[in-house]
Amino acid sequence: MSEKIDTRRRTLLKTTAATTALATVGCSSSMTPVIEGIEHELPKSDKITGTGKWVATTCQGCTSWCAKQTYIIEGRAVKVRGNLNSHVHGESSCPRQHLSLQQVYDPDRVRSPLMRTNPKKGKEHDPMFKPISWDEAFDLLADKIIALRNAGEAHQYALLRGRYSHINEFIYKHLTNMIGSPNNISHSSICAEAHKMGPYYQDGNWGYNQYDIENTKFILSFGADPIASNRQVSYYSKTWGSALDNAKVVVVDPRLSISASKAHKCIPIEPAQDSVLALAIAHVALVEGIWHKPFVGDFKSGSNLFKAGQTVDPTLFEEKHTYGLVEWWNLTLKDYTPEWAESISQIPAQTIVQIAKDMGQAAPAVQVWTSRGAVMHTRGTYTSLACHALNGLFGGIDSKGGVFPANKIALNKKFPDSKPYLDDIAAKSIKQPKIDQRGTLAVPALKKGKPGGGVVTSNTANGMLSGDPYKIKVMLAYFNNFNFSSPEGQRWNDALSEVEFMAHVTTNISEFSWFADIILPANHHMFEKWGVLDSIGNSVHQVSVQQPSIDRLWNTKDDESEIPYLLAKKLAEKGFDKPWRYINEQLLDPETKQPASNELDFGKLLVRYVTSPLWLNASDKYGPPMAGWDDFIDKGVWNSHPYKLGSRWGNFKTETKQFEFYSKTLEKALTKHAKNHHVSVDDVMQACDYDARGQIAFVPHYEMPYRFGDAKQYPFLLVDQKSRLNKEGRSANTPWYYEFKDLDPGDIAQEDSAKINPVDAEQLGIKTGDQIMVTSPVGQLTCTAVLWEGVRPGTIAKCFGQGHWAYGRNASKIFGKAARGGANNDIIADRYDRLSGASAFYGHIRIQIAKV
Ligand SMILES: Nc1nc2c(c(=O)[nH]1)N[C@H]1C(S)=C(S)[C@@H](COP(=O)(O)OP(=O)(O)OC[C@H]3O[C@@H](n4cnc5c(=O)[nH]c(N)nc54)[C@H](O)[C@@H]3O)O[C@H]1N2
Ligand SMILES: Nc1nc2c(c(=O)[nH]1)N[C@H]1C(S)=C(S)[C@@H](COP(=O)(O)OP(=O)(O)OC[C@H]3O[C@@H](n4cnc5c(=O)[nH]c(N)nc54)[C@H](O)[C@@H]3O)O[C@H]1N2
Ligand code: SF4
Ligand SMILES: [Mo]
Repeated sequence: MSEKIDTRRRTLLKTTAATTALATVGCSSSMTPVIEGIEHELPKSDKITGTGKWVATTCQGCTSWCAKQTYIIEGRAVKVRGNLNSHVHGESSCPRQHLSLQQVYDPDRVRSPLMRTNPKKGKEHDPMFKPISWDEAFDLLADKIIALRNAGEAHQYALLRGRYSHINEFIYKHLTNMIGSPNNISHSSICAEAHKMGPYYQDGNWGYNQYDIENTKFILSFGADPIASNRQVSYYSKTWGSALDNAKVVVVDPRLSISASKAHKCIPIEPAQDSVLALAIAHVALVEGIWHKPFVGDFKSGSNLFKAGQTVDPTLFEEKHTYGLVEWWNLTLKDYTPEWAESISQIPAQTIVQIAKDMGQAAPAVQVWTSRGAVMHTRGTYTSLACHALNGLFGGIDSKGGVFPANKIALNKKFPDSKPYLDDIAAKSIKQPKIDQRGTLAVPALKKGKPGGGVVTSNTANGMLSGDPYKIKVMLAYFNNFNFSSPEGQRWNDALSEVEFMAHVTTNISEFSWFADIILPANHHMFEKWGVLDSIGNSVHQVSVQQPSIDRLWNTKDDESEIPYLLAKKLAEKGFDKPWRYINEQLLDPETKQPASNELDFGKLLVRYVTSPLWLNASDKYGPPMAGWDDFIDKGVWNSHPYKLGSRWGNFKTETKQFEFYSKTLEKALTKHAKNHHVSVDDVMQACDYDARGQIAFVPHYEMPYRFGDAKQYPFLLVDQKSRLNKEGRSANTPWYYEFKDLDPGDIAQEDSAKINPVDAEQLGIKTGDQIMVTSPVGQLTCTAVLWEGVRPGTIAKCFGQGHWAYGRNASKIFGKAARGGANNDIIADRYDRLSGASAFYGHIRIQIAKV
């Protein structure tokens, strides 16, 4: 697919809005020969001018965080490719990498700090921004922070963060705490927190897995579409073809995704019913005696006693690297027969039996993937547990051809302690509860076993609106657009309208910026900013750099270094010097032991600080060391040693040190949460809207999907998906996004499509190309109907990504006034998987459709 963009590239460059931007800054003359030169041999410098060079950086178009090289000529980026030094994905890439050029040279970028002149805040009120200087902007923000602190309201400051790099700790945590606020709110729980529940509560990994697809014999994917989305798209796109040759691939998705269309079998599951299939596969594996015995263990007698519906004496089974298999069987699994699963899901019992047998045969070279689609729903924690349990049951955990976590590496991600820099005001106010209500009875957010340990991003708007625990008065936010990216984004419009003073650090004026008092224009993360990221795949953990490579076009600054540095300096000038002292006393260059000499230096210093274990007197414990800083910056990527298979067996980071089918780790966390509130675990389950009672709460089990709305009035279910061209919310103003929209199966170029099964469409009298209104109990949107057999009857599939009413000339129909297409989050009701704190984006959204 990327070739399609490449071959048409020259014509595109001539015709797109981006070219206009390029021409205005005087760089288009040498474009054609350069591209000819670099398309073939990829020389170190440009053949014609002798001036070009490849500079290493990292793409954050999605969470793959691929190491990149960008070709720079006369201070401008003209081409992007995968970094050959990466052992994860090498030169491979995805079609989205090219969009980054249109992002950085987007003529609608914010070019200088801006200030609101219209005091009225609301979607309908034009903020009437006017340019101001950086100094004025920092003056305004610093005054507000100091006034808040002096009023004893420091906790009413909040720092909101969307995407980030590993140098974020100063702006995100330490600066926030030194100001005196406990409110550093990340976007993680609108991202994929529910996904982590299975891996953490079963094998102690609060993170994502890598999948050894080159050696696997069986892939079972619950909604993951790794060629289009998910993590390490570049690597999986490169190797998926050989996986299809060597392994059997089953994709479970209500929609015919790209991966589903290439799979040996696809199962168009009813939304939020994945656990039915996972649990029935596990049941069959036990009844048939095909679990992976070297990992799980066996009956002492050697004969299989698992019989549907019958309990088993746990003392008769000897487990090896797992815990609680028989307890799980006795509590729930014994009843999850394939026939039971068929009665709920209509997946033929025979199909389920066959999948289980195939997995048993392929074990342990088996891998089970879970995507946001399968788990980011109201009871998603238990789907995550049910799906990941199969990785344990078939022995795929840490096995060749199976799944394993990130290889251990050494990075100084944690900055020095800032507690000594908390003054009396800060020390007192950071003890206040957090604005997202985490840790309250109905919001356990059990990150890493700690009640209230996780963020509940979207609930921040509810906390702000209700004033429970209090109102937010001053806010600094960066790299985020929560009123577009969170369910029922309208809540954010209301919540942000009430904030007294908000500063948004952004490349473009987005829906979030619309409510800002000042806008601080950000550097583009890939070409202009210092940062550091990591990525896993191909058995390797890589660390890669982001560094400024082009001439800055406008008056912009780095979000995680220059801006907090200058804010700290301004605060010091006004008499509050703790953050400034922290910077100058604690954040020292690892070699010179000196602080940054100015704001431009600060970003580089932070990258050096975080990455020094890789290049400064580095050992080869985790991977071959770099020769030094220059070597690291030049290559742009450090690679770990390959993952050591079986390295966690017998030593998982769980309560029992085993892979827990019965999760003692979850039992402990839930019991602690219940104790904090002087109630029972059953009470917690009830408050959080799960059906489980007693010990069932600690094992994978079936929970009926929660649906919102009247089934008669709203007869369809929405299936939300990511576009292949979405770079989270950031590519929405690039012309290529719309021109190549038909890269998404079923979609039409230039349109925002809702895909309807022809069987349903016929009943509704809807044809391809009709404008339709999609309505849920919480909102509505307008888009274009497409008839497509690839969507399960009774469901409507629609990409997330369009429907911007701000962001730029291509993203919106009329900037600030009318959306282009429809925003999915306008119709997704604000609900949660409360155990993880994750927002629900799937399963509950009942909708109706009608021709406009
Ligand atoms: N192209 C692209 N790739 C991206 C990103 C991007 O913006 N664009 N963003 C990155 C980010 S931030 C993240 S967190 C990862 C997330 O990557 P994943 O965890 O893989 O999540 P999504 O792609 O959001 O998953 C949605 C998928 O679930 C399917 N689905 C919907 N409902 C159900 C259901 O009930 N059951 C099942 N089995 N499937 C269902 C949808 O059809 C769709 O294929 O992707 C990253 N990769
Ligand atoms: N319906 C639905 N909603 C979803 C998803 C989905 O699949 N479906 N996916 C979810 C997921 S997985 C995630 S991670 C979230 C992401 O949601 P957010 O964390 O809110 O991130 P984005 O929407 O990507 O918004 C980033 C904003 O930062 C600004 N920006 C763009 N480029 C840059 C840059 O280089 N630097 C800086 N400083 N700012 C920049 C722009 O204002 C942009 O709008 O969305 C979630 N929302
Ligand atoms: S968009 Fe994602 S997969 Fe594509 S190059 Fe960027 S980080 Fe890698
Ligand atoms: Mo995400």
